Amino acid sequence: VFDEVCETTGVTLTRFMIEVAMLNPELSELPSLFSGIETACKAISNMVKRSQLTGDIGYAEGGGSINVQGEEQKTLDIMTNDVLKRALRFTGKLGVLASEEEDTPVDVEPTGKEVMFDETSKYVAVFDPLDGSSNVDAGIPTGTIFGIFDHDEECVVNDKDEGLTEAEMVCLTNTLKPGTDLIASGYCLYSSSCFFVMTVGCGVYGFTLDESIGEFVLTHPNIKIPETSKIYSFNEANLPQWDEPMRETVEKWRIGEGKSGNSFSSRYIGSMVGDVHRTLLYGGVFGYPSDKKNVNGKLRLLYEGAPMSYLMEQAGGLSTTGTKRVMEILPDEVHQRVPIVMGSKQDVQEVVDAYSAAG
Ligand code: AHM
Ligand code: MG
Repeated sequence: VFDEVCETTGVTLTRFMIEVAMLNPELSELPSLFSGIETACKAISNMVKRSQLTGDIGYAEGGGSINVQGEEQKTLDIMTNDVLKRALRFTGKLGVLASEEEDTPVDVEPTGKEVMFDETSKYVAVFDPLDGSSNVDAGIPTGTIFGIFDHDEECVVNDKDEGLTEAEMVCLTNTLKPGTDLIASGYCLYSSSCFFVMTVGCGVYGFTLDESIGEFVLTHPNIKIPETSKIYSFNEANLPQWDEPMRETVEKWRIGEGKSGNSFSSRYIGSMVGDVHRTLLYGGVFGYPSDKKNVNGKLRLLYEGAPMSYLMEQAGGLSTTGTKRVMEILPDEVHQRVPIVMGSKQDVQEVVDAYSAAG
């Protein structure tokens, strides 16, 4: 579908999304939403880059700011969450937003709690505004992850710290959808370059921020992940705690006794967006598997696992918990975690086979 657009060099993300909408009329509202996300990512890129100079470092003011998952929030976690909310507020297309930094899904309209959404509120967005934020102060890459679902019901949402009413529960369930219902997902990586990588279900497209013109320019059309690889990317300190099939497969890869016969190298940044970006481009297996302490791993299904799995599958790779396709898992709650192993098809399949052989 995008071939004609992609043959043209110098295509900006804005132009790309306009072409996408022209070719797919059912996605005609999407460019407006992408434009909000794109602008927020440019702002976040600057905030991350300048944070040592502006003093927006360390934990939120006075310390003690804890998100609903019991994690202490960095100053930048709060600031980047606000930037995204503000950038999406006036696109007029978004009904509900769920974020790693919000307790429950929130209404993005400024008037607050009593807003009923009409048919112009077409979408639900899920975000991790600044994944890997604890890395920023050490100069290590970070990223924004997003997923977009259709918003198919009118609803009232919770933006206060009160118990949920029945109507709010309806709204909450709007965000509790499996990855297979995503209509778009992507990430922005803040690193040597600022990369914006996305899918609308027809391949994966990567853009690089050209700061001289302030635009994301198409640099990686139709990304395909190599089918097999020599790289694995896990927090190996947890290996003794992993399920046996996972542990045994990685131990074989270390000594070149896996299916491919390759002796693997280890590469782990500890920032999912950076690790997944490298995995997409160079091939490899990235994961945060289940371990004895964290039976569901560490990564969140809704705004980390599902959007990244959608990209991985669209690039020709696989994403599994070991026993289930991540994309098919229906979340019970917004901040639910999920074990993840994703990447090059043949190597991830080897993990799946090891789990099924173990029963
Ligand atoms: P965060 O969402 O609190 O920033 O944590 C998610 C990050 C991922 O980017 C990364 O893959 C993982 O945590 C690393 O965890 P660990 O430090 O346990 O290896
Ligand atoms: Mg995160």
